[in-house]
Amino acid sequence: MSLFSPIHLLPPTSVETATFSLGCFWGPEALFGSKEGVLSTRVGYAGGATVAPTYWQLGDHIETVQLTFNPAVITYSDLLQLFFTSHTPTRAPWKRQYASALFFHSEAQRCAILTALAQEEEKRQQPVRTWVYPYQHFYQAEDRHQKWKLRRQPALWQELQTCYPDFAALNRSTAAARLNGYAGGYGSTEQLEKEIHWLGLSAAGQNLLQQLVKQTRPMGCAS
Ligand code: MHO
Repeated sequence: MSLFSPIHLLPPTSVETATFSLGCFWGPEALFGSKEGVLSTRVGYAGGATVAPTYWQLGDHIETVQLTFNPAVITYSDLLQLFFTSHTPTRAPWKRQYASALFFHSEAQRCAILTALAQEEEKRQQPVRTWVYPYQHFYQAEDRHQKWKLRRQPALWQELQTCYPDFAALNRSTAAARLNGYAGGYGSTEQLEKEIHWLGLSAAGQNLLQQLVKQTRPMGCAS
């Protein structure tokens, strides 16, 4: 018998990034953040040439949400399905800021996008206006736009800030992504039961969130 027993190597945990634009970024950050398999979300500006855009000086950029996800739990194609069912990609945006766009990070993502686009056009029997770009740069938006929906729930927001005194750490946490999803009216009571113990909330916070999820429905953008 060999002195050395074989090592059991687990496949490396892979983390993928997706970058999507589908109108005002507040709602989509909550929508995607609510999904199991999504690890983090942030909002920002992409798709333009303007350097260092801001919300009021956006230049030619588009409001964009960027997420990291575990492809073993949710695939890029699943996310594309969500993307297409969550806005109207056949409609012309009233402003470039709110355009429908997909930014691919790899050749595999580009292929998945082309397949999904063809299926959408077939299903809708009209041209889809989603722009497709190679991913280049994402300018993170001002802090006040990150986790917008969760900020509207001050008690929950405050508890999360206690867990994560550093804003950058808070913003890239899965707990923040998920809480923002629930605060935006996404996620079900069943999902919440599974997750509630690792969201970093006190008993009172957990109670509040349970009440909120029982009442809320997606609120759209302007709230
Ligand atoms: N609710 C705003 C859009 C904000 S979004 C971050 C509005 O309806 O003008 O662009």
